[in-house]
Amino acid sequence: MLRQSARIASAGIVRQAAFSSSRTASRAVFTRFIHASRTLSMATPKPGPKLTAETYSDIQRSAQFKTLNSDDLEYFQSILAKNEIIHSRDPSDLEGYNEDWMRKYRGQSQLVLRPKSVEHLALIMNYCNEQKLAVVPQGGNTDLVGASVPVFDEIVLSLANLNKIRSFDPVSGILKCDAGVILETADTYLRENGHIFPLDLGAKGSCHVGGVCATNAGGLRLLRYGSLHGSVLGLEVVMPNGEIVSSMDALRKDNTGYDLKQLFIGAEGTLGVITGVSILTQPLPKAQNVAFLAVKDYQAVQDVFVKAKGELAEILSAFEFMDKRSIQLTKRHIEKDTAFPLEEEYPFYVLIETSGSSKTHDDEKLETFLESAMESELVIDGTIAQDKTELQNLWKWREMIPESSQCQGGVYKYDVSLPLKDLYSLVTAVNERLAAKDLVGAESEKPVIAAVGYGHVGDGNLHLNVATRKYSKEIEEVLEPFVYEFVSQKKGSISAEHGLGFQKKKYIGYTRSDAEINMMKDLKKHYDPNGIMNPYKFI
Ligand code: FAD
Ligand code: 2HG
Ligand code: ZN
Repeated sequence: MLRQSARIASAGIVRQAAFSSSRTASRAVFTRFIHASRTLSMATPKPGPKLTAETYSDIQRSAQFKTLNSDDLEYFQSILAKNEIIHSRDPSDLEGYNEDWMRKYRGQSQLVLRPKSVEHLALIMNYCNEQKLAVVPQGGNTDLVGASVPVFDEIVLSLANLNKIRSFDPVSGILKCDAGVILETADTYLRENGHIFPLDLGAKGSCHVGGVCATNAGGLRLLRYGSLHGSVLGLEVVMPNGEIVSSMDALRKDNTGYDLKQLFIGAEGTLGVITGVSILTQPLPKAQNVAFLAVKDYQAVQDVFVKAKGELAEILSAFEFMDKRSIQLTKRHIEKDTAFPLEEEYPFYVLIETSGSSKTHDDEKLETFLESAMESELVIDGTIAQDKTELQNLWKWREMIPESSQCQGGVYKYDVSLPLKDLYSLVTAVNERLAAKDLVGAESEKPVIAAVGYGHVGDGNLHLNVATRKYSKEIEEVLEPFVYEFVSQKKGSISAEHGLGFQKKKYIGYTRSDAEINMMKDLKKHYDPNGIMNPYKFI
């Protein structure tokens, strides 16, 4: 690797990364840091988010749902142990369940149920259905569209206590586990067994395997390993009436009838509760490289992508891009702990990861690719990680953007699919719009700090984050439905990976036709006739 670095350095363009070795957090530490920082901010008396019901006062609690009473509590106490029930009228006791990760939404639930068995969970669902008690299934509560927290007094059904690995077959690579297993725990287990989970994302230290299936999370390596619609082989689901429907013994190939599990992947807990997941995992790559490169404009991002697909081909495992403002925000947040790997700032950056089975082969391929990219001045600066720590640090400059844009007071997040040629045009349009309304700037009286763009170029997925000093209706009204209209005109999707949740429920028509929406409504009515599953969201 040093040899490679030396050669590239001689070209005067790619330098060895200059990292501060004292704070070299592993990914595990890094994801824990996300939550530690949240706990810290809660310890200092920072005001919590406003109640969702106050911010969005046009949404009314549905009268069809019963209000929890002492008989209901008695029933739950009759089937669950004390430590599986949290009941409190003091909002601070249930903060972690009522408030979302962005601190944008806050529900008013007074009851959290954390069953330790699928059978008990089925009894809970059957009871809630009969009593018309609304329920919000909750995994790691890292969702970014307000789907994982109640809006009013819905019961939170946490999967956290269903957290066992059920089995792993190293020959087929099939993992079977409870839905509440934390993604990082599943991945660590798999790594010990020569495999990896086919999905990776910045929230892996908290999000659940069931939660990522319920959101159909895309993550950082979809480009290589595909979507969960492909890798999930089977699910165990508790339906709203308490029936347990399982396809956990599913085979890789099975063409008998409808592929029912697909209904629950990405359904955001609106059709049933996922309690078990069977998933095809991937062999642990023996060699991994990460390059962090600077380019002059968005056209060059696309050109480097085409070149990388062609020349790195089967070893390319991630291709991410970030604009200058994303990195500037992230610098404010993490530069004191992690040195930025380049000396100067550039308009755009790309992070390229390769994963393969032969280090020599992969190094050679990447080296050839970078040399020609630099000779043609497609890439104007950059660095390659020399070891695992540097590799994790380079990833940090990408993975910490979501938190960096959130931690200044508030953030409006959009995760859209757009044709690649138009991907960045949304960021430009939004910045122009915010500037025209005089809402954006460095001065503290301006409500918006910056609108930044980054994301999964390989998947045609842009993340537009509008970092604000506080949440405000004025900003939201400037952004919505403007963003959705823009995306719809370009024939994109208003949600590439985070889903609809509470945020985008009323905007689904910008992407889906009436016929599609009606079919979804029919399905919802059929499987959840009382509408108790995660109401006020999705559809
Ligand atoms: P939760 O947030 O608890 O729930 C999400 C939704 O799924 C809710 O509607 C909930 O009701 C439902 N749900 C949860 N568990 C179940 C279950 N067992 N059965 C039925 N329904 C259930 N998303 C991406 O796609 N790609 C990324 O790269 C990505 N990166 C992220 C980085 C950060 C720092 C953060 C905070 C979030 C990121 N996300 C990303 C968003 C988020 O979708 C994922 O973190 C994850 O998919 C949510 O899993 P969770 O267990 O936290 O689910
Ligand atoms: C990512 O790709 C996640 O980092 C989060 O999907 C994006 O916070 C966001 O907008
Ligand atoms: Zn993403």
